[in-house]
Amino acid sequence: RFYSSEAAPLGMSFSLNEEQKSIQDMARKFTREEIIPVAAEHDRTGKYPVELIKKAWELGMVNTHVESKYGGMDLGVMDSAIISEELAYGCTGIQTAIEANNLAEAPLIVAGNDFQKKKYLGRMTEAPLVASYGVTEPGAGSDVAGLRTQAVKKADGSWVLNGQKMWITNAGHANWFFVLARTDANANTGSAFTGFIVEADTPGITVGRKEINMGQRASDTRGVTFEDVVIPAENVLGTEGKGFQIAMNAFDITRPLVASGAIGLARRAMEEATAYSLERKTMGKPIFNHQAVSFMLADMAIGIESARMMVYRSAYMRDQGEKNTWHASIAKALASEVANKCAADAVQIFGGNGFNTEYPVEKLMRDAKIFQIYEGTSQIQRLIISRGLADQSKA
Ligand code: CS8
Ligand code: FAD
Repeated sequence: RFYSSEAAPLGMSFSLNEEQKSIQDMARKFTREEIIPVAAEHDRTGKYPVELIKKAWELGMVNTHVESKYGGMDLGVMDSAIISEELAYGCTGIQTAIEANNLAEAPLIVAGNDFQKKKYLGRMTEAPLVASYGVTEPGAGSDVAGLRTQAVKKADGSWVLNGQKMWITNAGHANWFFVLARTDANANTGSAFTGFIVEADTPGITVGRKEINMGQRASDTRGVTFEDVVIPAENVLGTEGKGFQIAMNAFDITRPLVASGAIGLARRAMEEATAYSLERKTMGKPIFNHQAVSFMLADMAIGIESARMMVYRSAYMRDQGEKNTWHASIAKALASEVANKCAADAVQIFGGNGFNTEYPVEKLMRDAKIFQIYEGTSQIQRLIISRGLADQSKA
């Protein structure tokens, strides 16, 4: 899609195709007209952006990976990355609420059967619903293999789920959950877990309070408790015992998208800081003309442009059916660090005003931090990247 053979006779192109340019224009317009005017209010109140999700859904910017035969847009990871960068430019809290649907759906996209896709992905394209991805627990985040939620198979083939999930995005509004549970106490990681689709209105599910987070406050994050929740056999995803691989494979789709969200935030920081620095004067000239300031801006551009290339590379690989885990981790680690550096430097360039809620950059700094934590911390990305180096060395 991105490096199309027509546009790239020599095998490489850095151009978006016409369809991608129009997707980008649409998402940029939506962000300018719909997200930016209300972002500060959602940040202040923590109000969940129901109306914005509905409008984005109407424009086809939610559930982007769903195949057309289930009513979806059939977009690639690359196309979705273009959308998420634009939405994130406006507000990463709102973008995360939208993006979390892609994450919840990713396990179905990689392992769902036709019945499951028709029922659960189809439902998402018929109405502006949201869904959640439930892997993390109070006692296990980075170490997914340490999770304790358990599902036990009954004689009739159905399952009984017990346990607790934590930090689940969209949980307070979810129509269904992807849940990873231990189904074999003795097996090794690759055979011990199974992925399930769980209807949110199943008896035995308790959704906790909305957590008050440092940033991305429009997004909804909660704990979820499962107490003797019965799951029909038809809601087992893929092969029993192979849920860990499904949960990880989903990240190969979504880590490039989280990274592109971080780039959207970084670009906003750079553009706000550039505009401010051209206006604000000290010592008789715009602060932009002090090289200490303009070089901070140049460093922002260096980070953004290089991180975006890694996002496109990792997204492109996935769209081509190539294994992209290693590249996705590089993109995610790099983009989240670029976002944090850009946001912090934007606050610096704004001076005292940067520390104040009347200006947009303090929100960017609060919103940026989570990019180094969710979808795998920066340390976990480095674990994956370094393991990849060892594998390459042994090969
Ligand atoms: O535990 C792994 C890990 O990635 N940890 C980080 C967890 C994480 O990222 N959590 C994010 C939760 S979701 C979230 O934050 C949402 S944010 C809000 C929404 C944002 C908008 C989108 C780990 C540390 C990398 C795994 O380590 P180990 O326990 O050592 O397991 P492994 O031995 O590496 O692997 C065990 C089996 O799994 C297979 N595997 C591993 N990676 C993959 C991928 N695809 C498919 N299969 C995979 N990428 C591996 O091959 C092993 O399988 P075998 O069959 O046994 O060989
Ligand atoms: P821990 O795993 O306890 O890590 C603590 C610290 O130790 C980190 O700095 C970590 O990098 C470091 N560390 C841990 N292990 C290692 C290691 N082996 N080597 C080096 N350093 C290590 N989860 C979901 O399943 N679904 C969601 O929708 C979701 N949304 C989220 C939204 C928000 C706002 C937040 C805050 C979290 C969300 N999460 C979600 C959970 C998120 O993925 C985890 O918080 C994250 O993976 C880290 O896990 P943890 O919080 O348990 O930290």
